[in-house]
Amino acid sequence: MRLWRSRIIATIAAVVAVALLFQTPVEVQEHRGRQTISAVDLSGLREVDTAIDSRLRAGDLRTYRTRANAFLPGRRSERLLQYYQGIPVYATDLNRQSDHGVTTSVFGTLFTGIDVDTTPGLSAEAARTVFGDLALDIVAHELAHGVTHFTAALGDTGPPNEPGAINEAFSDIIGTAVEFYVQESGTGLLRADYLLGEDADVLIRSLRDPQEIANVVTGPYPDHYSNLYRGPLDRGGVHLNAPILGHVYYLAIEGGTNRTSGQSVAGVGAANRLQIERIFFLL
Ligand SMILES: [Ca+2]
Ligand SMILES: [Zn+2]
Repeated sequence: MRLWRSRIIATIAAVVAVALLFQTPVEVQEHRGRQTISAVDLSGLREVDTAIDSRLRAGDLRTYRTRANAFLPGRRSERLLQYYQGIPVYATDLNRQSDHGVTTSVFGTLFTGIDVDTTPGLSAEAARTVFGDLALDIVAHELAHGVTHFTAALGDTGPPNEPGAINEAFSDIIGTAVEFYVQESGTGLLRADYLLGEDADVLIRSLRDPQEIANVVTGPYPDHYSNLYRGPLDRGGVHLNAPILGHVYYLAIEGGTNRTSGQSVAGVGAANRLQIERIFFLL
């Protein structure tokens, strides 16, 4: 618990902090500490390449996947994540491509100016007391609201409050993604799934099939935009309508059929869940 808590706190700080790290001829777009990097010309590449290698040695970049190009022999791509004091930084990804060991392009996103104390504010024992009766997905859901609050203008509107529903959906999705990051997938206690709140014994919502859980306002939760709740309750349906988007996240990963539309889609598969998570994580 200590680890993911710190990870999310570091993330929040990363998003709001600002500085400049790569001062190179490389094209770097900087927005609130988020750098979008794209280097393809030779002089820029050499400089970025050196910077990446030194950051790999320092441990604040780590390779999470290396893949050979099946069609072009000698070509490889390397995917890197940013770390801050041993904790992965939310929404970073760097792609370095090489040809026979020589870097040919670098692009991706990093954060700069991260300045946060990653020492847990609670001991493991105190955290158990505070969070003991809660489920990981619920706690991550609430912390994700912090990220959304500081990075997106998803404020309240009159009913139907769609920005509010997107805000809640992001939290459901990130809460679920955190669960899959920390726990083995499966069913039951301390297993990652597409239900919200199961470990706290209060099933709140289902992303795999929103209609499988009922609420006192709409009965089954809406699972399709045509079922959008348009009334005033629940601040214009922020929680009631959240599973419409949450179900998109589920279908994009696992594939399946939307009950209301009857439309079936193929998912990217659980092994590729990061591809879909990044759609929602990238700010
Ligand atoms: Ca869950
Ligand atoms: Zn919420």
